[in-house]
Amino acid sequence: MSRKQRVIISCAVTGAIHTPTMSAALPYTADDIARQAIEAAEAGAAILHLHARRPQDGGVTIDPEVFAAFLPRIKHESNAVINISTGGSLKNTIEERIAPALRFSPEMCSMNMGSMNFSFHPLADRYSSWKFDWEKSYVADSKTYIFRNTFSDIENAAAALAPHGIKFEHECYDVGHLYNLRFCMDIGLFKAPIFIQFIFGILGGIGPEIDNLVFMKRTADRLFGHDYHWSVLGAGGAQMNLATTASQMQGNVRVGLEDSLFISRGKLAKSNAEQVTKIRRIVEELGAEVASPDEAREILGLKGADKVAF
Ligand code: KMH
Ligand code: ZN
Repeated sequence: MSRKQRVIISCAVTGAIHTPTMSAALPYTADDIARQAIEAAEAGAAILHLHARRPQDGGVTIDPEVFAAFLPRIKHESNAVINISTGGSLKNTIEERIAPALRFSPEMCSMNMGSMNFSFHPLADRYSSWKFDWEKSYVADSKTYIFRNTFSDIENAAAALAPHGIKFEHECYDVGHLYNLRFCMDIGLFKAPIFIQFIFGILGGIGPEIDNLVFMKRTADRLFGHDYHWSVLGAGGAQMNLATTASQMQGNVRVGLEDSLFISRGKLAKSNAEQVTKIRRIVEELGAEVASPDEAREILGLKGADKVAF
C-alpha cells in the first residue's frame, strides 16, 4: 500500500506585520510567544517560524537577547523544528537581520528572495484607537518601505550563514523571485533540495488567486525539476483556502498569526494553535497526514535539533 502524503505544517507565531491592537491573541512577551509556539507544535506544527517582539509593548525587534528569552524553553518543551526569521522589521540592514540566526544556528531560517514594496498601510485606517504609541505610524509607514533583498544582500547572508548548515525557507513573493532563486543556485549559493515558501497576498507581491499558485508551482517545476520542497502561505483571508489547495497539490502549508489573525471570515483566531488545529483537521479529512517534526527533518534533510546553539 502506498504511504499517505505527509504535509508539513509550519506555524509563524507572531511576525512583524500585525500589532497588539489588531488582536489580543497576538503574542509578544517571551512567555506568550513560547506558550503559543509550544501549543502550536502540540496541535501539529512541525516547524515554528519565529520573530521576536519587545515584551513591554509588542514592538518588533531583532535583538538576539529577546530571542534568547524564549528559544530554549520552546526547544525544551517541544520537538518542533525552529526556524528563525531573517526578515527583520522595517529599518534593519541584512547584517542586523541575520544576527539572531548567526547567534542561535537554528535548523532553519528564512531567506527572502527579492526586493519589493511590502506594505500593510491600509490597516492603519481600520482602527480608531491603538494600544501602544508606536503601532499606528509603524503600520502607516510601511507605505514608504522597500523590503530590501538585493543579490548582494542574499549573497552576503548566504555566505555568513553557510558554515551553520541551516536549511533556508526561501520566501518567494512573486514569480520573479523564483528566477532569482534559480540564479542564486546557479552561482552556487544554495544547493538542492531547497525549500520554497510561495507567498500570496502581500501588498507588493503576487495576489492570492489559485491561478497564481498553479502558475508559481509550474514555474518552480520548470526551474527546479522535482528536487525541491514547497509550501504555501496565503496572507490574511487567503490563508486557509490556499493552504487547503496546496495540500491537495502535494504541497506543504504555513499558518499562524504572523500571516493572518483570523480563523474564519471576520472571526479572530484565539491562538496559533487554533489555526494549526483547523488546517490539520482539513488535511486529515482530505486524506493526507501531517508530518511530525522528525519526519519534517527527514523530508527536508535538516541538521538536527542537537546541532543548534541554544
Ligand atoms: N511575513 C511573511 C509574509 C520572514 O520572516 O523572513 C514573510 C516572512 C518573511 O515570514
Ligand atoms: Zn516571518
